[in-house]
Amino acid sequence: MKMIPEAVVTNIKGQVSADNDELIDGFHLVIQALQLNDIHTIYGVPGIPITDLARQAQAQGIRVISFRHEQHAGNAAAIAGFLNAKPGVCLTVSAPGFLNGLTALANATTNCFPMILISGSSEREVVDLAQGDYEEMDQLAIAKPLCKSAFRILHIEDVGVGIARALRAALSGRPGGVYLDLPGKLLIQTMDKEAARKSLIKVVDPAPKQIPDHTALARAIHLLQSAQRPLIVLGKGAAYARCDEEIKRLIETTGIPYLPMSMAKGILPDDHPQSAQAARSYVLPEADVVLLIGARLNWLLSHGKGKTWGGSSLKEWGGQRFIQIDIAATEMDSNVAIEAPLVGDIESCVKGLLAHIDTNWPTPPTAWLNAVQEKKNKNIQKMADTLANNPTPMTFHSALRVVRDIVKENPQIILVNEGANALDFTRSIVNMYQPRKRLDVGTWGVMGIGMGFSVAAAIETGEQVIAIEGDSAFGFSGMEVETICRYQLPICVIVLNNNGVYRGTDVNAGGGSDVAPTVFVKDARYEKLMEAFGGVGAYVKTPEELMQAIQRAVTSKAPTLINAIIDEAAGTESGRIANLNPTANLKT
Ligand code: ADP
Ligand code: TPW
Repeated sequence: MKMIPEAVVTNIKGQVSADNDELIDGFHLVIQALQLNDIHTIYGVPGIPITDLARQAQAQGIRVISFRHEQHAGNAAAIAGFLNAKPGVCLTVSAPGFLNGLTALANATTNCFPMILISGSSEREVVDLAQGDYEEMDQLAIAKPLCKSAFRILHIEDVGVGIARALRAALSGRPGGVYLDLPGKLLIQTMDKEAARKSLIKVVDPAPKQIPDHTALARAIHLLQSAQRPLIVLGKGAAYARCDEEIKRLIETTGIPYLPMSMAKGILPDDHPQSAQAARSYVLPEADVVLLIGARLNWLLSHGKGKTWGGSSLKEWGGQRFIQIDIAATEMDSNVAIEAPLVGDIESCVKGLLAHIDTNWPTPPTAWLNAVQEKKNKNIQKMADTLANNPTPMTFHSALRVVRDIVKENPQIILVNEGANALDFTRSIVNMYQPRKRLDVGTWGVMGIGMGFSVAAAIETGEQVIAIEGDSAFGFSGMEVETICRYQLPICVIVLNNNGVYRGTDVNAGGGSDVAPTVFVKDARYEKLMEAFGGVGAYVKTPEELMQAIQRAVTSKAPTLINAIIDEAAGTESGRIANLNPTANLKT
C-alpha cells in the first residue's frame, strides 16, 4: 500500500486520479469492485471525503443519482434493493451525512430490504483519540446496532473483500441493511493495478437457496389438509421472493382464500376471486389454519392474537394454528406458537408444498368459501356506494376513486404511498394488478419514504410512478421534487391536502394564538414547489380535474405535482391505527 503522491491527487481541480498505467487508487478500486458485482447505480449526496468517489463513479459509467438529503437517497437505495433483489447503494459524507442516511438504513433492515450505506469517515487515529476532526464520529460503532452487519475497510488491499462481505451480508438469508465505512485515507491509497485486479471478488450465489426439510414440509401439508377454514397470508417477503407463478399455483390449486399485506398486493391481481381483502376482519378471526408466506406476525397482524384474531382479551390467542414460511428460523414463535414452521426461501418452500399438492387437493369446505364471499360482496358493495358519492369538497374516497381507475387502466404504474388516512384509504381503494408495484411505509409506518422511493422506482424500472401523499407525509421529503425535475423522471406526486396531520380542523386546546400541533398553513400551494424547478403543477378541487391532471402527467411523463384539495375535516386521528394511540387505549 502506498499513499497517493500529491501531484496525482491534484491533477484536475478537486478530482483525484491515480488510474495510471501501474497504480490504481482506492476511489477507482471501490468503483471497480462495485461494477464487478453489477452495481450500476449509486444514490447519494456528495461532500468530503466522497465527492470524488461520486465523480469518478460517474466517469466510469455508474449512474450517480444525487439527492438533496441523505435520508431520501438512502430510501431510494433501500427500495431499489427491494425492486431488484440486489443491494441498493447509498453514498454519504461522514458524521451528519452518515446520520441522515442511518434512518433509511435502519428502515431497510426492519423491512428486510437489501441495501448498503457507504459513508466516508475520518481517520481512525483521530477518531479514536477524539481529537476533533472535521465531521468526526465513530460511525461503525453507531451503525452496528441499527443494521444487519457493519464493516470498515482500512487498507486498499481489502477493498475486494470488504465489498464482497457487504454484498453477501445484505442479500443472504433475511435481507437487510449493511453499513460500509470508508475512511478518507483509504480512498487515496494506491496499489499495483494487476494485484488490485486480482484482489477483487465477484460474489458467487449471494442469496443461496435454502431448501426446506422434508419433515417440515410433511408437517405443513398435514396441518393444511386438516383445515376447515384455511387462509393464506402473503407478505412483502413473498413479493421480494419473485416466485409469483408458484404462489399463484399454490393458491389456485388449493382454492384457499388469501390476504395480501400491503406490499404483497398485486402478486395476484387484487380482483382475483380468491382474494379475501375485502373480508379481512372476518377471515382473520374465523380462519382455523393460517399459512403465512413472507409475512411476520408483528403489529400489522396484531401479533397473531387479541381481538383481531378472535381472542376475547388482548392477551388471549384466537386459537388459530399457524404454518409459517420464512427464511429466518428465529422468526418462528415470535408472537404465538408456530405449529408447522417452514424455514427456507419462499420459492423452495412453495415448490416443496406444490410437490405434495395436485389437482385432487380438496377445495376448502363450501360453507367457508361462501361465508368469505358473502362478507366480501357486502363490503365491496358498501365501498362502491361510498365511492359513488361526489361530495364538495373532495374526500379521500372521491379522489382515490380516480386513482383506482387510472391504475386499473395502467397496471404497470408503480404506486408509492404514505400518510395516515392517505395511506389506509389508498391501500383499500386502489387495486393493484402486478407484483411489486405498491411501495409504502412498510413495517415501521415511517413517514418520509415518498420521494426517495419514487425516484428509485422511476430510475430502476423506467415506469410511470404515482405517489399518493398525505400533505404531512409529503413534507418529509418534499425538497426532492428538485431531484425529480433534475433527472426528468416520470413521477406524478398527488398531495391529498387536508391542511394538516390527519386533518386540518384541530384547535389549540390552550386557546393560545398558535395553531394546534397537527395543523398546517391553510390552502398551501404545494404544486408551486414542482413549478419552481420546471415541473408541472396542478391545483385541483374536483375528481374530474384530478383525473385530467393525472392523465396529462401519465401521457407526458413530465414531473408533476397535483395539489388535490380534500375536505379538511375528512381524516381521522392516526387513520386506521388509532387504537395504538395511548389516549385511545385509555378510553377503551
Ligand atoms: P409484511 O409487512 O408484508 O407482513 P414482513 O416484512 O413482516 O412482511 O415479513 C417479510 C418476511 O419475509 C420476513 O420475515 C423475511 O425474513 C421474509 N423473507 C424475505 N425474503 C424471503 C425469502 N426470499 N424467502 C423466505 N422468507 C423471506
Ligand atoms: C418519521 C407520525 C404518522 S402519519 C403522519 C405522521 C406525522 C402524517 C399524517 O398526515 P398526512 O396524512 O400525511 O397529512 P392524512 O391523510 O392522514 O392527512 N414521523 C415519522 N413517521 C411517522 N409515522 C410519524 C412521524 C405520523
